[in-house]
Amino acid sequence: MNTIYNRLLEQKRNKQKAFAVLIDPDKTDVATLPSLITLANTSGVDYFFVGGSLMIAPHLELLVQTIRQSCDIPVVLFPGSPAQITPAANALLYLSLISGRNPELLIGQHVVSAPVVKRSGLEIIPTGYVLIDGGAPTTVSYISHSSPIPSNKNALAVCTAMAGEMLGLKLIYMDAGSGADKPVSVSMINAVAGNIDIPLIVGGGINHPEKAYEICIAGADLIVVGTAIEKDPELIKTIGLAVKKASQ
Ligand code: 1GP
Repeated sequence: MNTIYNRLLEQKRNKQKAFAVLIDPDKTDVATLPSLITLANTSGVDYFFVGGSLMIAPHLELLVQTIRQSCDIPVVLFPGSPAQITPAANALLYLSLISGRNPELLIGQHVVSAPVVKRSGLEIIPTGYVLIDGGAPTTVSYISHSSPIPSNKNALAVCTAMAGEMLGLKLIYMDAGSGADKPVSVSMINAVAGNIDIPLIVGGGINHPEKAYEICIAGADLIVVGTAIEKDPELIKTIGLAVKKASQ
């Protein structure tokens, strides 16, 4: 079947690294989307992720619709809460915060929002969300009442990801948090990637093509970049090239 998840599996099988641009609705004016989409289209961006820890702006649906109408790059929701769901997207990362011990974000909110999620008709991708300390307190850590895994505790990250895979989750997303001072370390990515078979997403603090390249080579199957591109959209081009280079 032609699903986003199958595409991710195929990219992984072919050792092709994937690149997602994260759009935070609160930081993105719909009027600026056309130039971003043009850049993304010409730089090999594979996915748009849309979401944020908080959402104040009311234009999630319009933003997703605008992207869908302007290009063929799939839109994957990366929701900070069940309020950030729109059927206008292609797929939803159905996140369970497996690095935390907050039952609400492991299963509680899923129970409450299950009927809405099911009715949405979106492709649902069960995802183990693993927060890693990125050197600065993050909104997601505050909102989720959970502490991240310390950045030097590779074994903790490995066992968390392994448990997520054995519980049946389809993706592992290791995130140092939006605007992290330092991204997830190459050694941690390497250790986790070597112990799971499902695709590994890495995000948080990736702000340079060299970092993007290293992270892909270390074992990330898909990298997510948000903050750095908000600051300098032209980075899409060089990060796109770095991801391509890592796929050769
Ligand atoms: C955050 O992984 C994403 O959840 C992206 O992080 O904004 O630091 O690129 P950045």
